[in-house]
Amino acid sequence: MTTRRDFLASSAAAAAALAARPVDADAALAAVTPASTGGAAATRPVVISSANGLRGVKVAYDRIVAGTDTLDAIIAGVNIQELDPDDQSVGLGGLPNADGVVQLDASCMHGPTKRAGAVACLEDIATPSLVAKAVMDYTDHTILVGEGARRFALDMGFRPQNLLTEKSRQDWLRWKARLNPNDFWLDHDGDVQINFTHGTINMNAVNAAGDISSVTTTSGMAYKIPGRIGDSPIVGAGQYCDNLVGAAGSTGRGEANIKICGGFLTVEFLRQGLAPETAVLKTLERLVAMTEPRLLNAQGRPNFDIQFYAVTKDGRYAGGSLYEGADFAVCDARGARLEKCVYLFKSGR
Ligand code: SD4
Repeated sequence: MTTRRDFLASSAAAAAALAARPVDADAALAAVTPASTGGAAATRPVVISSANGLRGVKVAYDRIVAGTDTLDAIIAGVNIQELDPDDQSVGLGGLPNADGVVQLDASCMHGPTKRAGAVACLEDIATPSLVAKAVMDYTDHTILVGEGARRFALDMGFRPQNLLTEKSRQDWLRWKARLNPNDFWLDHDGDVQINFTHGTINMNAVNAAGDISSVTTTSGMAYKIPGRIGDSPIVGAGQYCDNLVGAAGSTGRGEANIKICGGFLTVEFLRQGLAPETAVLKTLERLVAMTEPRLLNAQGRPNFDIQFYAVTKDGRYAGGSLYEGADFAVCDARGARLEKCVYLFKSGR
């Protein structure tokens, strides 16, 4: 249950955190919105994820209740998005890089065994989360990239397939055609709304025993420069897990998260005893402070959005976003649902 004391403590801590630098009324207001009490109730088991994991958190939760390991359960949860050709931010059907090649990133951590695995720039395999876990389970390494990661996956028995769906290929062609008005590609007339960076799935879970795991998987930023990797495969940025404390992960602009090691930082804030709402807000605040001027608008706010999700060992949780309006997915004994992220800025992106 959310107690009034919890709420006041987390709000006061959030407000104090925000007061450490000049912030506007929106931010101060956001720190004390009722939404900031959203994850204060401690119930275990609990699974949280980015909003696109609404189906996945239920799958993961049901498995955890049935006794499946937390990491296996959340990987089963994110596999749903990875294998869904209509989710253009993850796995099969993910939007490709500038050359039209789908390159996937993923990482995971298993709290009880203190292990981590990751793959980056992985081609032809729809479930990079499982390949990341295989790196963790079967090698002494932590991250494999590119052709090495692909060959490892094939050796492990993963089936190669063409990940570029017809829809994603068409979107890429339209993007390519619009790049340069003076080239030989005919431009299309705004006939498609391209989601450049929307997506990725991060999922974190704690079971009844207090064991914790985290995973993040993505096709990364659409039309990225070939070879670019984001935060998702970086342990400590795209996700992080400490079985004594909790787990955290992120979706959104990876370039911004990498610089603050946001998954790790959020877990460190949890370790200091901060409520998850406060932890994600403080991480977002650090991210704003580390944003280069070219990405700040006239109001001094980032011209992009990003989210962090956190769960504690005792089952409290929160999602946080730079701007108002983002949801995150939760599943506990009360079922799967979307809840509102706390946020730093009400508007003004
Ligand atoms: C990345 N963080 O590659 C991912 C992209 C993302 O919503 O989350 N988009 O930077």
